[in-house]
Amino acid sequence: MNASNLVISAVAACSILTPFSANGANLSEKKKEQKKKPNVIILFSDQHNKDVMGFEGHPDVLTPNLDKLAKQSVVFDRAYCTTGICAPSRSSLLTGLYSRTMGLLSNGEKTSVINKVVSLASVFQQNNYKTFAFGKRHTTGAIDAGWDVQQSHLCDETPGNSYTEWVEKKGYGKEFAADWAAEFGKGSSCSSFSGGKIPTGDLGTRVSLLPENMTMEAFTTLRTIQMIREQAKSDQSFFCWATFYRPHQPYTPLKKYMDLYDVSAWGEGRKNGSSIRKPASLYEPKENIPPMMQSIRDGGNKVWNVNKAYADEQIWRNHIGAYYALVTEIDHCVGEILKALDEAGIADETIVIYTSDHGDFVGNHGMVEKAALGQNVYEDILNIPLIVRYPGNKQKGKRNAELVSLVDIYPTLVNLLELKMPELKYPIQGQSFAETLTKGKPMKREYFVSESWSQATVITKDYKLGIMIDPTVAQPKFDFRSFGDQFFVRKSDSLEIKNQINNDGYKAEIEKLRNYYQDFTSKVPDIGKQEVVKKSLR
Ligand SMILES: [Ca+2]
Repeated sequence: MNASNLVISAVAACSILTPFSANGANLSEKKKEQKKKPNVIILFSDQHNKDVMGFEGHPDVLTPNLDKLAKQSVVFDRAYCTTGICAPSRSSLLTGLYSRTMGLLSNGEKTSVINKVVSLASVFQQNNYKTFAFGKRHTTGAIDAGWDVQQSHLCDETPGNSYTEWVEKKGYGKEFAADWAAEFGKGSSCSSFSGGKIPTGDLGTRVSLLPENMTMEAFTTLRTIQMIREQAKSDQSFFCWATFYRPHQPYTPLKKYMDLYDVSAWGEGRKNGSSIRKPASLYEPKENIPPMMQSIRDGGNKVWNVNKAYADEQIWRNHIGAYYALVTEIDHCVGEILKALDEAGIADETIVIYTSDHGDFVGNHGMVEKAALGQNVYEDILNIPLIVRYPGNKQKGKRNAELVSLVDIYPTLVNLLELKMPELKYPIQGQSFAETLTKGKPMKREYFVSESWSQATVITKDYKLGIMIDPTVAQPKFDFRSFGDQFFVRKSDSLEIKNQINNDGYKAEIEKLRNYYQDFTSKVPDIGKQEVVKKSLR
């Protein structure tokens, strides 16, 4: 397919609440209908801090394939997740809805809403695409519907047909269990090692003993490449969610990637021929950070044992080096998948998106992983990578500073591909960024809100207000209102270590962002959230 044949819709960016009329334009033209539509691959990592990519100027990490992809794509500098934790964030990607509407603000809620959504995969299916999901999904109900072919990392998602069972059949169950145990102290559920006790690793970190082709990342890559080779011969377009488990904990990289990073001491960074650089806010005063993070610093989380890492910084360095090594492994996998698209001759008829569900602290603020529900404010967690390669796009290689989100990807793809939409009980809340992607047009979005049970954060071009909210009877232990709100000024404080909430000079700005939050809550209904609250009262 010639790149110019890719269908570009001219639907203007709509406001948050405009019900999404998504039948695309001009579908009446039969010719267009008969043309094979572009394929879509979403390469999706878990917990990838946006700054930890070579092309972002990171002093250490090696990501040659993502760097190359970025040059061929539009890179969104200000992409955010709707909630800084797995299941809600992934669910927003697949539904185009905010977490409060689904009632999914942590990992486990079940509501009537999530059974009545129309998933992105279902929409593709209804538009005659073949749909594939390879890797961890962490979604539920109708959100998870619409996959023709699915193989998860986790055996509870695709029983009998998962990575967990595959790796054991291949004879590496014990090595995988050792990795898994770095966080959980035992092997993964439904593996032969789920009962036994295996030591955890300091900060959930240890070097993997698995062969390179037996990791969870290798599994997603292998399946995706097989699919590409088969589908290249097919007349049917495909939609594939290729999801990687990493760089999420357990932080257990392969030795070959770990060896790329000198963790023997703090230095000026690999790119300056030195050992890894110390995170700038590793020693941020504890009183700056919200209470749950303080408690994690004190060793309150027995898996992380962060206090131990402060007593012996080698533990920090091993952990941070392991995170970089996992990112480099994912980068390698991304490269393999892109190469397979090239070799199959379908790269110029396939839209490629690289993104992640949220970030990781990687030692910033003296923290590991994401401290979900303990905070939902820091850029490390909320600002996600978003790289979109759209063949023939004149905007390629450009950086885009519009506020966009995972919740926008659903309407954007529907828009770009002119997919026919079924009737929706819950109108799409995301905003299509198709026109900013293909023409560089502004989004006209003044603010974005990311929200968990404990904290709602209003993000604008220059400022950020993290409001501690009432976590209700559903999550009472995550009530941090007495700590107070956080206000950060982007330009002068990129590390987010100077809370300006009591600075009178910003009073008007703070008020403006509070009003944005009111605007958001008045427009985006919390039907699902209220259902969870009601259930908790019973
Ligand atoms: Ca996640």
